[in-house]
Amino acid sequence: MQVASSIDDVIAEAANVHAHPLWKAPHARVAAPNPRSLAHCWSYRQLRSLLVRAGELISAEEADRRVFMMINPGSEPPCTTETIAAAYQLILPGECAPAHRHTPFALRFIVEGTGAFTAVNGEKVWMEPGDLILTPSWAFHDHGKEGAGPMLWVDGLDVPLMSYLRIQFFEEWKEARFPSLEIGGASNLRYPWAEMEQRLRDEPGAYALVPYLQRVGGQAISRTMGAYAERIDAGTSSPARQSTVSHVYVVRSGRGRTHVGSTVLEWEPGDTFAIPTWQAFHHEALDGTAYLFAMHDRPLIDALGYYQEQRPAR
Ligand code: GTQ
Ligand code: FE2
Repeated sequence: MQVASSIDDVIAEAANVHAHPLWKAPHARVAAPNPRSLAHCWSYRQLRSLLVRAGELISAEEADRRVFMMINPGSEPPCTTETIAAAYQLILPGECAPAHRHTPFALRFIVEGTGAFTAVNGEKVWMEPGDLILTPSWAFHDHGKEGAGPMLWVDGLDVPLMSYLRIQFFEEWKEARFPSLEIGGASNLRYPWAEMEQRLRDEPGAYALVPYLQRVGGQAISRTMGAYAERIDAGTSSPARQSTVSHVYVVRSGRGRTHVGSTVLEWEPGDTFAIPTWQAFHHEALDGTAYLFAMHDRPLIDALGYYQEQRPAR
């Protein structure tokens, strides 16, 4: 005769056949997005000094890419936010970061130096501070540097999504450099700072936000990641925002603070900070006009139909 079993017996037997009760899975019933990542700021002064020291000890060729990933203290590699992997890269005169391609999309926001270039699918693109450079998915790319001094930039990739989906893969080109040519005129891969700063200055008011859109076609810069730049005049604040989008900011110029929920991030030029999904945030410019670059995952979230926002309580 069958003995009446307890619910715990049923759950234990379910585990034997790889089944689990939903009513014991609390994550399915939370009331708001609950990112693991935290609001966090990486100091340029600190990362620059580490990169310069690494530069004396390992070449770009040896390292493949001389990069420090910015790992969110609430998460784990490769996450800067749930969907974005941001990293600081250094290249020195005469070096070559060898050609490869990968499924992740990459963007680069140039912070310091001059004379570096990247070659993307045969197009040689010079990089100057403040420029945004795009590397589409599966495009071969290598980086190089001429002239004196170091060159530093922030990389942003959709690597966390790729690794979650297990479709992150990579291929080396057979030589260090992929054959490339300089193409005159405006490139769909390069968005110079001078152009963006002018557009921000032309906007009325103490605060402006201008998105980066592809020159050809006008779409977001990728299917997963978008970018924009912001101007915040000295002594003023940006409007507060809260949405299912996550952001990684790079400070182009100015000093200030960003309030993220109850956390306050203080920043200066070159600093990079992460704002996880659903955290209400606004920026404050302290001395001088602040110019900020932001990368975000809105194209991905929009494509999936998962965009939501709410008016933050302030
Ligand atoms: O420069 O090609 O930060 O492939 C991570 C992966 C940079 C790059 C990163 C990469 C690169
Ligand atoms: Fe790469």
